[in-house]
Amino acid sequence: MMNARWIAVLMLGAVLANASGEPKEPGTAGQQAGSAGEASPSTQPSGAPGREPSATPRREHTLDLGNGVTLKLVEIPAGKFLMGSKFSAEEVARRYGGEAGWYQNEHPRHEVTISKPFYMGVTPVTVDQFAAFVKDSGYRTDAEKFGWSFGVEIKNGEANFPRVDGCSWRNPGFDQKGDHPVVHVSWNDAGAFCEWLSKKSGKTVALPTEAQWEYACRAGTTTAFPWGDDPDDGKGWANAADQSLKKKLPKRECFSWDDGFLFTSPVGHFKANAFGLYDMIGNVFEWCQDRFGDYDKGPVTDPTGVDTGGLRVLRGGCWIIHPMYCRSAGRSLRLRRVPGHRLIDVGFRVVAVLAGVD
Ligand SMILES: [Ca+2]
Repeated sequence: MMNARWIAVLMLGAVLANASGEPKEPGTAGQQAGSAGEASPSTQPSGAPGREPSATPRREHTLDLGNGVTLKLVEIPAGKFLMGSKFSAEEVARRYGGEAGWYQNEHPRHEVTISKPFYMGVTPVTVDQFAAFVKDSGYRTDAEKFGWSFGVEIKNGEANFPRVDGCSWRNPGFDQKGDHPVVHVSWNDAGAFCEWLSKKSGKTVALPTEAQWEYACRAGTTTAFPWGDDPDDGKGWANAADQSLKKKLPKRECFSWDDGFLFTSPVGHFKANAFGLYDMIGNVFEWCQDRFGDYDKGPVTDPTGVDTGGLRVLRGGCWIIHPMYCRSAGRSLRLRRVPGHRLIDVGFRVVAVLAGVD
């Protein structure tokens, strides 16, 4: 899928640091713009806390996308958790870099109750899964409708974010196989996928709320990352900005380890969390249902975000992003975009309500 035009430059992801290490927004990206399978217990361990999984089998469910393509979901139990960063904004900046002002939106840390179990895709939606949707529906993504998407040029150790004509999930600018997460999909595109799959499966398929996403990502953990508070301990957990990227962008803040992938990686390649979810951190940013807004100041049940505002939430870090954005609580200024936004490292995963699957 490599486009020859792109070979001369290394196309990289959404949000990069400039030479000073200060965050730089990638332009004004996007501003203008079946049948159910059988529910079955997993043989993998489950249960919180993430570092100490129990032996209780998890319930799984597989949706049929047609032509032999499936999407596996796992049941996420109901429960309570503390949403937001356990560290103050100042402490996040001290530990992981950046400025305290970038992290204010991760506070106040507040109790969230997830009142009902739900099912969540065990991985981000893949190229093959998205292709099944497009083949069946004829859908055209925002990138295809507008004729372009944002990539990144790396030259002389610096990164730029050009609009690239013809760039889309079909032509992402680097090699992807069918089991890689789909990219260059907008919030609108992700919603269209969910609507299609809801009709096809007879289930209610949607993007996760931001609370569902963080609850699922934490899987019982309270640490900054799913693996703990130390970014150096994350080897084997995620595809993020690693030492291979550091060779291309020497001024960039990267994890100390090499994860083996410069661009996206096959989903499920890295370690699963205690809920059996892969790639919650790294690989691609994931759209959430919510509009971006301030957190509730007190306990809340099944929050769905604020009612107004034009930006939707992105979560989870990606293959190119700084360690500071790969935290479970991460929701800085970069992790919110207009619904038409599409980029080289933005994808999504789904949740589903499976009434009757008991
Ligand atoms: Ca990587």
